[in-house]
Amino acid sequence: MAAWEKSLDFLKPRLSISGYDRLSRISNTSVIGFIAEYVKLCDPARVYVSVGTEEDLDYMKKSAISEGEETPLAIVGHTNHFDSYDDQGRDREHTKILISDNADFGMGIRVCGREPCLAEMRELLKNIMGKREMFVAFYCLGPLNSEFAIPCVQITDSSYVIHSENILYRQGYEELIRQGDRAQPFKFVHSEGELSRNMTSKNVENRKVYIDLEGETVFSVNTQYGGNTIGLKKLGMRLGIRRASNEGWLNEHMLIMAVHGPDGRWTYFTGAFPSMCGKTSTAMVEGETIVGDDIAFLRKRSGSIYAVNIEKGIFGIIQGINSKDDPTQWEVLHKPGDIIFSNVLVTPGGGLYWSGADGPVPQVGRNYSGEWWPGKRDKSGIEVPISHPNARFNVALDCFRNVDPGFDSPEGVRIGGIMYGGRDSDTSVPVQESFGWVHGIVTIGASLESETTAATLGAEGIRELNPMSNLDFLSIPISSYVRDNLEFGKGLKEPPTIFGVNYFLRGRDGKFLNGKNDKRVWLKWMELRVHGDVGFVVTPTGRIPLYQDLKALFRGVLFSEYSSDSYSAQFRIRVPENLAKLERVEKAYSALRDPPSEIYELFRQQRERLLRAKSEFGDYIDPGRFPLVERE
Ligand code: SPV
Ligand code: MN
Repeated sequence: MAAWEKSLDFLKPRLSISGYDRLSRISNTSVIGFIAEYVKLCDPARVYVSVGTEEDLDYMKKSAISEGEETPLAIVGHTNHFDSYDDQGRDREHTKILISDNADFGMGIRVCGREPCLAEMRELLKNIMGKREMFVAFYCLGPLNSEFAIPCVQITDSSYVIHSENILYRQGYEELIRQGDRAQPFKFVHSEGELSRNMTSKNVENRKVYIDLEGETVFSVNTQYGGNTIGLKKLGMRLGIRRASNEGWLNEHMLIMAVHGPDGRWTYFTGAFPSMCGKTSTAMVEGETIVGDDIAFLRKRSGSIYAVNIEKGIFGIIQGINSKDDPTQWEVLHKPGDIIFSNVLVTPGGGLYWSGADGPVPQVGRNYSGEWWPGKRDKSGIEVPISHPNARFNVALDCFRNVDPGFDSPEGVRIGGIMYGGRDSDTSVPVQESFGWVHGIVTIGASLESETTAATLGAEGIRELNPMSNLDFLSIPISSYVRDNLEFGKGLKEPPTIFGVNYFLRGRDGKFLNGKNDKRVWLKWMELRVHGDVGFVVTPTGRIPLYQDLKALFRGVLFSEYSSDSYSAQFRIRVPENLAKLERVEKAYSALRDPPSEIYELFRQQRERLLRAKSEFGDYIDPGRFPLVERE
């Protein structure tokens, strides 16, 4: 008996008739072997095979409710899920790349020996699904039937995780069959492990996420938080970055959006921001259209860069969303539909509240800490907020009125600009354009620094280097990754213009120098710059806007007056901070094996420009001091 038949034979008694039929249509031997292997190891009571029909989707959502991983809320279709109190973010410490050699990827990327870690994982997974049901589902990263498409197989015992994936990802059973034997799917095995009474993972101290590059499989155990469990999100990204590097394309932590310019012109941008630094709110700004808010595949074609959103939904941060600043998201979160909320406050009538929402603050309810009341403290004496700062909502993109028409295009959208932005209180100006691809990749993307946030477990507010906002997801040495980015810009007819943005600049009084909506102006300015429609000021770190252009844009976009004092405060060049940043970043790259030589050269030039300006104008330089270029 061939291996394929043997595996199917083993699976047969655990499957329904339709489940068996569905699997027998898959000729790809490795997929059936994979499913059989983990059914055998995890030993579930039943196996549900989904191909993504309406009936399947309904069954999985109903399971999440009947098993208690989700509870229905007052608005039809909405459900609530809690992750355990200690399972509220991505677990960097226990997320490891399995390697067979002594590779050092740099900058603290965690690796472990493949054989011992696989053995440890097998031990953890052994019989773990006990009396529970296993879900097997097929998805596709990127639009179907396109050069971007990567089929995926997800195994999980969590009805919440599978329900989440049904919202977030394109169904991929047909794509897998279409690709047949040449398909090289990414594979994911997840178990939430034993559950406590409130249906959250009990053994989070044994939480592990192991990424097996060789087998293109990711394992995740004893956790429910989406960033640790949803295979196609950040787990698949580790596999994708590796594959992209081997094949000459890029897998980025990027939004994709169209910025609508004058005379009906639409210019597509991608934007990389570390978690909780404004990525979703940028992609969602009023007046523009969204292709994606988190992960992009980028490929070169006919001298241009094209990008697709690998997802079809949003797993967005809910804190701070209110009707005034985020009208589009607010509207979707209040109308009936398939939405999972996680780690917010649920009031006795099935209503919701989160930090920063409209309306009066409820005085009772349940949140990720159990019963909640104002002033509640946890075991360590720390006050429990009304909702966790990393509380999220999970909703399909097609619920939004601002979805871009190119969202599902198999060709992707052609990219005109790329932005990088971090949480930086004292160094970079709110928006600047690089002098070119290499300058942009080296001094903006690869030099992106950001203060840590609640999206990862551990201390918040610590400044760290986060190349292209991808540090948490890299599965190749950082030097190779930066080199891949430099290489990617070569041979393009019209390389996208690279910009740096910073929404988090503060004044001497510690207050933010910009309003939440100012990003709408920066986007319009960047769009004009991609086409050379406005001039710029040449500073040592990049090209910045002219005051009169911003003044006109503030008036036209936000109906507000932009003062020259604001311009001077926001756009002055902070030489000491910029020099200190160069030193920090250069030191981090020097510690790597074989960093790209462009890093040193570009840093040398940038330092020289800063020192020259300093000797002429001092430490803090008003933008009016630098030369203007009205139009190229
Ligand atoms: C992020 O933290 O970057 C997210 C959410 O997009 S997570 O699924 O945790 O990665
Ligand atoms: Mn993200």
